[in-house]
Amino acid sequence: MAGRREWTCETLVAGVREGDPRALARAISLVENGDPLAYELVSAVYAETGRAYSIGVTGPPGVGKSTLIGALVRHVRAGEQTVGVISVDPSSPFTQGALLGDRIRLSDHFLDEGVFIRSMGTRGHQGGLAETTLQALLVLDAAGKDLVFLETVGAGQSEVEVISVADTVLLVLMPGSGDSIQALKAGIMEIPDVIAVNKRDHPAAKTMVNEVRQVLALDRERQWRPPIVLTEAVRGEGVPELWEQVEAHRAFLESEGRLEDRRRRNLAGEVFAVASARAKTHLERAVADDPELRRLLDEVQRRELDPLSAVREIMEKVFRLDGADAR
Ligand SMILES: Nc1nc2c(ncn2[C@@H]2O[C@H](COP(=O)(O)OP(=O)(O)OP(=O)(O)O)[C@@H](O)[C@H]2O)c(=O)[nH]1
Ligand SMILES: [Mg+2]
Repeated sequence: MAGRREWTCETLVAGVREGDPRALARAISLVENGDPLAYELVSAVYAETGRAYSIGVTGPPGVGKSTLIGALVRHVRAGEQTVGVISVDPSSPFTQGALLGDRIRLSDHFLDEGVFIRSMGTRGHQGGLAETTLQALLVLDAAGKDLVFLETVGAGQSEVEVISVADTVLLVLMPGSGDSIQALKAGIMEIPDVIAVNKRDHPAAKTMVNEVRQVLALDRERQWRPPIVLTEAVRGEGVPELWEQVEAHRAFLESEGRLEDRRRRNLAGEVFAVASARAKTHLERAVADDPELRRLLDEVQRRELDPLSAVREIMEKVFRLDGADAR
């Protein structure tokens, strides 16, 4: 764009290392667009990462996740810690840099140099949210942010992808968000590490806490029992207590090498998720581009070829797998 500084990999790496907000904004846009420069950048700084502590914040629409993050940021900024916030919107293909709503709600931190806030979509990304979120987290980590909040909405697959890189997962609920209780109960949603029941002035808040407790009681195996904290994000009530629980979880992880284990698992999961997504795209393209492979699908439809034989032929051709692996 006219008048904008052109970034090279070197200037971008240097800018990110200095925590320059313009370099960070550019870097996150490149990540969002799947730009090759983003890969170079992350690859250049990766060895320096692993210092930031990440908190995934998830929950149904409108429960107060952004407001709560704002309150938590205010709370931690009273100390010395620097903060990054990435708000991921799985429903938006591309956010053009910011969701208006989040921008307004979190805007009181915009003048604070220790806080960097960005919203992200997933514009035509092969690796999807898992990839963009991890890359964005690594950029903020390299920029020296002590804490990174990753916000995402929902209780589905896309939400799992976003928070699966987080060190601590905070689930935000509000009285009446019964669907989430069901999702927890059914095991669709992994048990989070900390639960906030927000909008605690609501008359049904206590009932909600009891319901969540009942679900958590079903899981006796866990060493870490997820604490439930009642909050009123708008007024900042319960926020210090909530942060205390996040820190308690962090301390739990940091003892006995649990954090390292969790990160190893998370990163392996991310690599696998991105590789799987790439493989899927490759497969789809290969089938679309190859009349012979498309003919296989037609044969399946005409019942001339059974589905698994078609799978075997496709795998042999596209991934050069044979024998047992192709089946
Ligand atoms: N009464 C009350 N309202 C709250 C509280 N926290 C947030 N709100 C309001 O709830 C609405 C939604 O808050 P957000 O922080 O945008 O919620 P969110 O979960 O980030 O929403 P999405 O990102 O759109 O899913 C806003 O109007 C907030 O002012 C609270 O503790 N009490
Ligand atoms: Mg929000």
